[in-house]
Parts: sequence; C-alpha cells; structure tokens
Amino acid sequence: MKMTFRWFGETDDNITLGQIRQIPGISGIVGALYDVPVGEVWPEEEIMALKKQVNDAGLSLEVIESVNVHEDIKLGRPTRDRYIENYRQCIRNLAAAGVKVICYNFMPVFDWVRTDLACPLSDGSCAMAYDNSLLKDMTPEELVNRVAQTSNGFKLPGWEPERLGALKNLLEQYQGVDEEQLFQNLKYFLDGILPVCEETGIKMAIHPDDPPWSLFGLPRIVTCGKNLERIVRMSDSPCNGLTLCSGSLGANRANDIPALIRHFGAMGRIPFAHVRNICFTGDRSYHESAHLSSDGSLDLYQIMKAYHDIGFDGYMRPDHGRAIWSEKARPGYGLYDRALGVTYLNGLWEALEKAGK
Ligand code: DNO
Repeated sequence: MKMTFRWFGETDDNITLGQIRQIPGISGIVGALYDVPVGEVWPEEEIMALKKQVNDAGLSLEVIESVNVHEDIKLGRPTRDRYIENYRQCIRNLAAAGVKVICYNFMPVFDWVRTDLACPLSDGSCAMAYDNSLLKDMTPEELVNRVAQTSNGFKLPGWEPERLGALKNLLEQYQGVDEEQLFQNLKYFLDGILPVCEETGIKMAIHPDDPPWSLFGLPRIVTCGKNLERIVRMSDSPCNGLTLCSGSLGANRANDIPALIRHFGAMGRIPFAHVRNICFTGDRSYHESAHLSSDGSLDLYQIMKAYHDIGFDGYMRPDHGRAIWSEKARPGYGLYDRALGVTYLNGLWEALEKAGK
C-alpha cells in the first residue's frame, strides 16, 4: 500500500509540500493541474513542472485526481469525439511524466455534493455534512450559491464556476439522458481511452458518485456494487478500475464497503483507495467525522483489514477531514485532521501486517 495525500498546488492550497513531507509514511501526493479548462489537453511542460516541484520536495506524483470528463462526453453529444481525443492525449502526457493512476468521475453536472461545508460538531470542530431533507427543498442554483458562500474563498474541486455558470442550460441538456444512456456514454468513453491506457500503462479509476444517488433528477450510476460490476465488466482491461471511496459509497447503508473491497480487489480493479468515515444523522443524512471508527458509522478497521487481506498494493489516501485547531483551509482538505487520519490508517495497517506474520 502506498499512502498519499491530496494537494491542490502552490497557489490554491494553504498546505505546503514541506508540511506534507513531514507526515509519517507519505510517499507521494495526489495532484492535478487546476487551471486547464475541462476538456482541454494538459500541457506536457506544465505536468513536468508540477512533477519537478513535487519530486524536489521528496515526494512522488503518481496519481492524478482528477482529469475531469467534459459534459459533452457524459451527454453523448456529437462533439464528444474531440474531447475524447484530447483525453487520450492527456493520458499520454501524464504517462510520460510517470503518472500511474488517473482518478475521474462520471457524475452529470455536479461532482460531490454537501448541504453544509462547515457543520459544527460537539467537540468544537466543523465538518462537511449532507442532509437530504434540506436538499429536497433546494434548487440547483441555491445549492451552488450555498457552496460558493461557505467555501472559505477556495475554488472547490469539481465545482468549476465556468461550468456551473451554464447550469440551466446544462440541466436542460440532461433531460433526455437516463441512467441507461449514461452507462452507454461511459462505455463509449472507455472504449475510446482504454487502448491508450494499455499502451501507456496508466490505470483509470472511476470515483463513485457522492452521494451515491440521483440529485435534482440527474442520473447517477456509480452508486452500488451492482453498477460497479457493470462498469468493470464494460471492458476486461486491467486499466478499467475503480477509486474505491469508503465515504461516498458508504453513504448508502446498503453498500457493504469491506465486501466491495474484497470483491473488486480480488479482480485487481482497485488501483486507488479513498478512506474516510461518515456519521449518519438520518436515513440519507450524515456529517463527515474523524477517520477513527468510533467517531463515525463505518468500521475503518474492517475496511483496512479488507485491503490488507487482498494484498492491496495500490495507492491510498486519507479523505476529507474535519476543520480542527482553528485551521482555515479548504473544506474537507485541511492539514491537521487528514494528517491524523494518515497516522491512524498507518497504525491500523502496521497492526494488520504484524498480526498476519
Ligand atoms: C471531493 C472529491 C471529488 C473527487 C472527484 C473525482 O472531495 O472526492 O471531487 O475528487 O469526484 O473525480
């Protein structure tokens, strides 16, 4: 298992590479170029510059999160071929820089969604939260405003203002796209890019929909074991993999995370693991919590044990943390609670390693 840490770049993160380097057990960062518009090719020189910066800090850059997929591909519009060609080139450029895994998602319009980015918890910390009863009464525009107002001034991943500016138009375009169509459009995309992945050795890792159900009537398909199975079977290529995100899939109580890890891990289809906890506050409502099992509703020991049992040798990262110790950071991505998360996950891993000997 290779433990990594997400970093948003020098100008867009309050955390430095030097700080990340000092977290015990971190081998590399999970990065991206954030200024390239969705759908365009990531320039090789910019990728190389990021790689150099990360390597100079004593860290590796082997995982990218995310190369986002243009809406025309998800919508299956005729213009998609141009964007798929760009994606293919992007894969080649990233492979040339030594990248091994690309995380992406196939969520229409919205990436991850929360109704509160700074929900106060009883210990005085804040965490992101999702309350389905609130979302039901919100319009998509209200959600976008709410997120923008509470994001501590940071541009959030997957919430590019330029794309969300065209919200009304985008939502209308999805009216003819149901789940089945979205599956077909994903298959078309994978058929277009996987040959380049095989040539270059890059593994694609689709991220689950977060939360894993339909929002505002938009289709969402990366939601449960059955759908994940359909996706991995769309192509037998080992490059057609998953980002197994415990917090996203875990928001649906019917998803048994350790069982999913064992199943897809045994197939060799989990190149990247996001590990975090959530605490249920209602049927489809929860707030995020510290990684520690007893702080939330998921059993992180069982999750790590499942990874250990399958001999997981892919990349892992702690996922969202709470805002603690007065840190002013991007929601979910502060230094302190994620660093505590890493240390806890590494502790579980060491115990599993030693108990297995
Ligand atoms: C949020 C993240 C997501 C994730 C993308 C992957 O914090 O988990 O934005 O990076 O969905 O494409």
